[in-house]
Amino acid sequence: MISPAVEANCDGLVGPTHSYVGLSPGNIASQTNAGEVSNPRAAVLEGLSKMRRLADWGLPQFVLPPHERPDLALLRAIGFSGSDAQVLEKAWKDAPALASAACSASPMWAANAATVTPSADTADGRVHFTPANLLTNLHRSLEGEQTTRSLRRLFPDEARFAVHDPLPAHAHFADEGAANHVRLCADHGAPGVNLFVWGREAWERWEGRFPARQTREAFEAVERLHGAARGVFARQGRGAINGGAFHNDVVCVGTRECLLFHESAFEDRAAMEADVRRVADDHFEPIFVEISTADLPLEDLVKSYLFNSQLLVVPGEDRLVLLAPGETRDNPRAHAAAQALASSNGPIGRVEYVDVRQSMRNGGGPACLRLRVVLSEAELAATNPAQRFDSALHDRLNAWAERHYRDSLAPADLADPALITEVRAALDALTGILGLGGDFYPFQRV
Ligand code: SUG
Repeated sequence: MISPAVEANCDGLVGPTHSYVGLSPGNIASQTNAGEVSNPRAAVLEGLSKMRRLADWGLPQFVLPPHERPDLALLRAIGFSGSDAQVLEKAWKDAPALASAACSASPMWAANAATVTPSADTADGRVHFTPANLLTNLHRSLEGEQTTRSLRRLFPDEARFAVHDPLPAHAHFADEGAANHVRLCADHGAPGVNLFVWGREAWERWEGRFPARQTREAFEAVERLHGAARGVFARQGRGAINGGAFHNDVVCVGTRECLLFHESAFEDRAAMEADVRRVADDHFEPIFVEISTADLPLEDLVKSYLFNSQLLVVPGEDRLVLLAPGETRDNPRAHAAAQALASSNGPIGRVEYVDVRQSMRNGGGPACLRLRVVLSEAELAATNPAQRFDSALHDRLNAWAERHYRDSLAPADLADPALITEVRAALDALTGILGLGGDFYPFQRV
């Protein structure tokens, strides 16, 4: 018998240093908006409103805390010394590119936090997580250790959850987590097909215009570590990567039986479909929904982020809900494609829009901001309750953000040593709110 399970969303709370410094080659929004002034307070409030929307629909929602930034440990490790303020000051003076990497609020994009395999698909019946090493970009490679700690606080029961360490820190195992993984199934608690989408092979000479961030070997390692069943490996479309789809979740989203994707998403679409069908076997009948380049050119896709939507099973609704970014509504072609999905007789019943513009300007849509974790009732009960989002936590976090976040941050402001103390005050208060203990952040452990 299939045990009932739900898909929980764990959203990354936007950190106080959210900024536009152009750190990600191949991420067109990040490159285009480099140098602009951000609004960290608006960013965190947008993220909280999105969480509220899902919680109000009756979906389990959790909050993942931001990381401590500036990352002074990085700057000390590369030779900057003195007091914390001096380290930051010297780094900005001598190596601004490194200093800006140390300030990034990128852990907010929780789809890159880890790859997750639910207990219905693992050999030992536990939920397995491998935090992503995010090796391709310096600012993101700083995340793995704290993300591991964070997941161990949220999923503390080792009898039910296995939070592995990130894969070895070598380009061979470059791993970007769940942004390149889709799970399809008849029902969340039923056996699933795990579709692992990779951009390059470890030994391959990649000559693309933009980096291919995920290796096939990284996902093979994750599959082994998790004892994951029913894996399918598919190569990401080279054209998609070169057109600005730096993760597969920019061109593809799936849930339950439904895989929605763009024509450019897979190098060999027919092989991917045949493999998914074969592995799904008699567990379920996959439904493939493709949007063509003629209907949505890659350029409109990347601007609108139609596929970076959350595809949700909402209690009480018989068809799926697509929660798309406001930019999809603003783009005539993407909007038409979204409306066509909802008015067809297919698996998607309606499309809703959400404003996450601050994140979008760094290339992170609704789907980037969340890590999906399928949990049985017993597993859900074994999570840290203080991180479970509800209207009371929403109120507390809104007030916390109003108190601690700036409403304007130019890249040059990141050099302000006052930011170090501001961020620490905010994070110290947050550890109390989210029940993370007094030793969660590096500054709390010295
Ligand atoms: O890794 N942007 C992130 C966006 C991640 C989106 N996640 C998913 N698609 N799942 C990235 O490129 C930009 C930071 C800057 O430029 O300051 C950045 O890191």
